[in-house]
Amino acid sequence: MISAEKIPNNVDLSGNKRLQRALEHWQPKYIQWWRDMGPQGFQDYHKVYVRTAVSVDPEGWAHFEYVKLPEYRWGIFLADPVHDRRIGFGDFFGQPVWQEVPGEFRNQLRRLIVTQGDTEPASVEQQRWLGHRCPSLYDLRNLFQVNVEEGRHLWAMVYLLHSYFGRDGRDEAEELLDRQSGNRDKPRILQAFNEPIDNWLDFFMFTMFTDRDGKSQLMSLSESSLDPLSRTTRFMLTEEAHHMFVGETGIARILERTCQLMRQAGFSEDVRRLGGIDMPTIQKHLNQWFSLSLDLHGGEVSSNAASYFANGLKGRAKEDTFDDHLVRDSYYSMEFFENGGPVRKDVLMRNAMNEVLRDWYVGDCAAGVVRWNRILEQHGISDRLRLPDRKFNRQIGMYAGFHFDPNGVPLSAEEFERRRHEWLPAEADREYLLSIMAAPIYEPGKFANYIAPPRRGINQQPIDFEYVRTEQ
Ligand code: BYC
Repeated sequence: MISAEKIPNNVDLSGNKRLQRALEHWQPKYIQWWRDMGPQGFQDYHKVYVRTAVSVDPEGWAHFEYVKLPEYRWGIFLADPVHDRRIGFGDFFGQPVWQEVPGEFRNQLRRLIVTQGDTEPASVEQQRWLGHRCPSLYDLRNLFQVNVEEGRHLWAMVYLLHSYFGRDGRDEAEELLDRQSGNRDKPRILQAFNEPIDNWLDFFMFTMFTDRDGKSQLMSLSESSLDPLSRTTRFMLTEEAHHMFVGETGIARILERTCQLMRQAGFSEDVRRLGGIDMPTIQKHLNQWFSLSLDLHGGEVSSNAASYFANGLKGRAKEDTFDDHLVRDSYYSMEFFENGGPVRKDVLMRNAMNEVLRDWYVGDCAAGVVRWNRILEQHGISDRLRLPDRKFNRQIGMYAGFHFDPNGVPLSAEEFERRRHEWLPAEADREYLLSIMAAPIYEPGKFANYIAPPRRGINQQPIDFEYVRTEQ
């Protein structure tokens, strides 16, 4: 249960005074960052009905209460150790997992942990203005829930950096608070985390698609031979599930409302006239965040990925479902793009590990899109959402530098530019979205016109519960 210590934890922090002091030294800097770069305007005068992780017990790890955001109890929680856990893949398959970082893999592990850690505060920064445009108190609360948990995930990575990487780790922990999303001089490491998220359609697509990259990356890190990394990421995954729930149900509720408005408009596509979000705008935002999140899986052919796998640092999602955990001499058939056309080539499977994870990710996204399309079907609407081809709008990997339409048909750079806004959001779309989100809805139980209410409230509370309270 929650400890009386300054930093709640299940890692016996008080038994390691040096580490405790180091983290208590970092804590005020974190709080300052949270105040400066976290939810703007909701720090001092609001209390939010949030869940706080207080243990890792599957039956009851979360505690719900009203909290002022800067007073949220960010803690360090690792999933329980697995008895006699063995390395599950790569060249050290079958050996006992590591409780310390082997010197030869120190740089690689640090790089993975820093990259993971960097995304967490980045997403909070990206979302910091959204509260002022919220579609309801229920959604406002969900936004802040996601934000505080991304903050906790930063704590999780900082714990690893401080515990296992000495001086370098402490320096990296400082830099995690120093880089800023979208900052020209010190941007966040991965591109999707420098993109602005200033409307709720972006937010829901981000939590659907980009948080799902969080899921696939955390699943692969949870296979790691470095046991503390595995245990940390395993517990993070339980929180991540709620973030994707927010994204998937957020879009589902927009679709629900769009269908109602389309019906009202006589099955016309022109729901903007009624203040709703039209299907093409939804599809464009899907295209944008799906393609950005594909990039987050790295290059298709990657010697980094091969070496992470060989060294047992980063596995495949659900590694135990594969038969071959050594993957020494198998190949992955990959579609290259050469001389203006597709060419199939075999790539050593270890070098294709980013693509293997991307395959898993695309499947997980596709299942979500099927669930969304059921809503359209139920309303008798013939439109369908779809994932664009994975070559579309890529900035990382072998398709970067080429241009494709959402069906994967190659285009010249000129044609792509000319047609860009058929497939990706334009300034006018953004302006329209901001116009219907201009007035936040703070009245309990009321929802903006473009989104349907959820089916049920949070933690069995009613939908018109006062999820965020203004303090007098
Ligand atoms: N943007 O060999 P490759 C989450 C660079 S989300 C910019 O494939 P690597 C969350 C790369 O650095 C999950 N640059 O690279 C979600 C390399 O540069 P150098 C976050 C990129 O590193 C929502 C070069 O391209 N977790 O948790 O093996 C809210 C060659 O590429 C990008 C992780 O990412 C990019 N997208 O693979 C909150 C897990 N992609 O060295 C949180 C840890 C590649 O040539 N990270 N580059 O200068 C990794 O596993 C790997 O770093 C990556 C990339 C899979 C991301």
